[in-house]
Amino acid sequence: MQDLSTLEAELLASVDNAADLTALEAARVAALGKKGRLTQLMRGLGAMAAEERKTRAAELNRIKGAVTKAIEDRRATLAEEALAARLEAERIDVTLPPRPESTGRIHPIGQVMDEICEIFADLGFSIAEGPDIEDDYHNFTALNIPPEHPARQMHDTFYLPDAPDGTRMVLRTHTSPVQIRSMEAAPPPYRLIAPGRTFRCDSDQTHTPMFHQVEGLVIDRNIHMGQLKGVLEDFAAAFFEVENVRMRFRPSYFPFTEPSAEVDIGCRFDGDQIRIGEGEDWLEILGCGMVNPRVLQAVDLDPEEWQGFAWGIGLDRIAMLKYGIPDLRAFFDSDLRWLKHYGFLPFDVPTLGGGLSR
Ligand code: 2U9
Repeated sequence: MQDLSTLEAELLASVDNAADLTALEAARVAALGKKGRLTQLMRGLGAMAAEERKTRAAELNRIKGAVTKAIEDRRATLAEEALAARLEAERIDVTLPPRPESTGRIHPIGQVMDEICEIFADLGFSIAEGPDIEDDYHNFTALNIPPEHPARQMHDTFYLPDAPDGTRMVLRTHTSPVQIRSMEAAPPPYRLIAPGRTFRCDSDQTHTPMFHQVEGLVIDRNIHMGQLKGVLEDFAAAFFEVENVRMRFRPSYFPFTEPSAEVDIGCRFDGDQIRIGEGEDWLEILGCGMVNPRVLQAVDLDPEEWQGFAWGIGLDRIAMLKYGIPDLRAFFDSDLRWLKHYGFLPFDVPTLGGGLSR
C-alpha cells in the first residue's frame, strides 16, 4: 500500500513548486482531478475492511484538506506576484516632462470654447450643459416660440421621427434649452453660460448643419441693460486680447429677449486681415437682450421680482475672425495638415493669467 506521508510531501511540493497558474492547475489535477492520485486512492477505500477503511479515509481526507489549502495559498501568492510584476511593468513617472513634439492638436473651435469659458468663469459664471436631442417644449415653447410661431421656420429644425404618442424630438437649434433646464432645476439667481453643439438644416459658404454656440444668462433682482453692456464689453476686450473695444448695439428681434440687440465691434479691414479695436468699420459678433418676461413665466419666475439678460455667440465665425481662418467648411474636413496649421498645442491651455492664445 502507498506510503501516505511520502505522497503528501510530493503533492505539497508539486503545489509549492508551481511557477505559474497553469502549472498550479496541472498540480491540482494531478492530485485532486478525476484521475488524480488522491482521488484514485479514495476510490480504493470501498474494497477495504471496515476498520482499515476508517483510519485510511480519515488520513486521506486530512491530506486532501492540506493539499487544497496549499493550492489556495499558492494561488493567492501567484496572483500577488503577477499584480506586482504588472504594476512594475506599467509604472509611469508622472513627474517626467512632456515629450517636446506632441502630434495632437486642439481644434480652433475647442480652443475658442475654452477661451470663452475661461473668460466667463473669471467673471463668476458657471458652465451648464444639456442634451443635443431636445423636446419641443425646451427648444421652442418655453422660449416664447409657440407652435406656428414664424421663428420656428427660421430655425431650420432637424426633426427626429415621430414618437408613438405623436410628439417629435428635435436636434437643438440653439443652446437656450440648457438655460431653461438649469432654471427648472434650481432657484434663482443664475449666472451661467451654456457652450455646445447646435444644429440647423442649413449648408452653404457661411453655414454648416452642425455649429457651435456659447450662450449666457444672468437672472437676479434689479438687473438692467447697463450690466449686459458691461459684461459684453469685458468679454470682447478679453477675447480679442485688446485694451478697449468699441461696441455698437443695433436693435433687433429674438422671441426670447425683449428688447433685443445685435452687437458689433469696431475694427479695421486691412487687406484680408481684420484688426479689432481700431478703425472705423464694424463687425457683428453676437446677439443679446433682456430676457422676455414670458420666458421667466415659463419657469415660474415672477417678472416683477426677477429680471435678466442673455446673449448668444456663434463660435465658428468668431474662431475664423480671431485666427484668420478663411474657409468655414475646412473646420469639419478632419484634414490633419489643416489641423496642424490652425490647431493649438494641447499644453497651451488658455488662461487669463498666462494668455488666452499666446
Ligand atoms: C434664455 C433666455 C434668453 C439667448 C440669445 C441670441 C440673443 C443670439 C445668435 C448668436 C449667433 C445665435 O449662433 S447664432 O446664430 N443668438 O443672437 N441668443 S439672446 O437668449 C436666451 C437664451 C435662453 C432662457
